[in-house]
Amino acid sequence: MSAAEARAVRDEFQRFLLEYEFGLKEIETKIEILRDEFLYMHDYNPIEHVSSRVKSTDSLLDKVRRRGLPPGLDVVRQHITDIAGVRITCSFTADVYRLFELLTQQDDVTLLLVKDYIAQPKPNGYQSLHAIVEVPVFLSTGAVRVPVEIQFRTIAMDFWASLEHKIHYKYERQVPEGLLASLKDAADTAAELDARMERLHRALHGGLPTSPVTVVPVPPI
Ligand code: 0O2
Repeated sequence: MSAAEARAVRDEFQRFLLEYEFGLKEIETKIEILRDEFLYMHDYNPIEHVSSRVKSTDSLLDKVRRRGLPPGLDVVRQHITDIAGVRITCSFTADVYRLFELLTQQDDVTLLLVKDYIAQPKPNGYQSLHAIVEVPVFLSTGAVRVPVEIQFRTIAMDFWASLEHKIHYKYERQVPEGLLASLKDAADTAAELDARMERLHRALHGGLPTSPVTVVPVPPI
């Protein structure tokens, strides 16, 4: 490939990722508005922390390889739905479902897929509520719909997931059995802590703004 061709491929890839940056901004703004409104109107902040990222090129190519997908941006666009990702860490499990409902029910947000790993934790103990949504982004050339993965979790779930991620990275996914069992045990303790903290919070404030909603999983597209 000539230098000019390589530059053209790089430019095309950067343009491709830019749409996902814009999609993230749309979702981040929605979260910011909800957080501000909660603070001013209800004197309550259900959101502890928000982080976001566009998947790195290496990690994206790695995922494409792992899934055995053919090269090409159209294929990536169609099959990889977590190129843009936002993680919302909430105080309590009820807040997780409340935030999920408030975001995914907005008129310009299309809910494509829900994975409720809180109702059904992964065998290793991982808990979080995942939603793939699509938001419109208005470019000079017209509107494009951009998929964004939103992960909703509590502080305890986040603490566990971040340690588990580090352990997996350190052992290159070959984690010793004993450590896996300890991790599962720690996940159960984290879930118990979440339940206890929420009971205490309710006792103190006489209930959170609303009770959790029932999430009906949407089949994959
Ligand atoms: P990163 O760096 O966080 O983006 P796949 O993505 O292929 O594994 P799927 O079905 O697309 O599978 O994704 P799923 O189950 O919705 O989970 C994807 C993301 O959720 C992961 O992204 C993690 O962020 C998080 N996650 C899922 N399971 C676990 C787990 O067992 N432990 C931890 N710590 N995180 C988990 P990435 O792309 O792996 O990484």
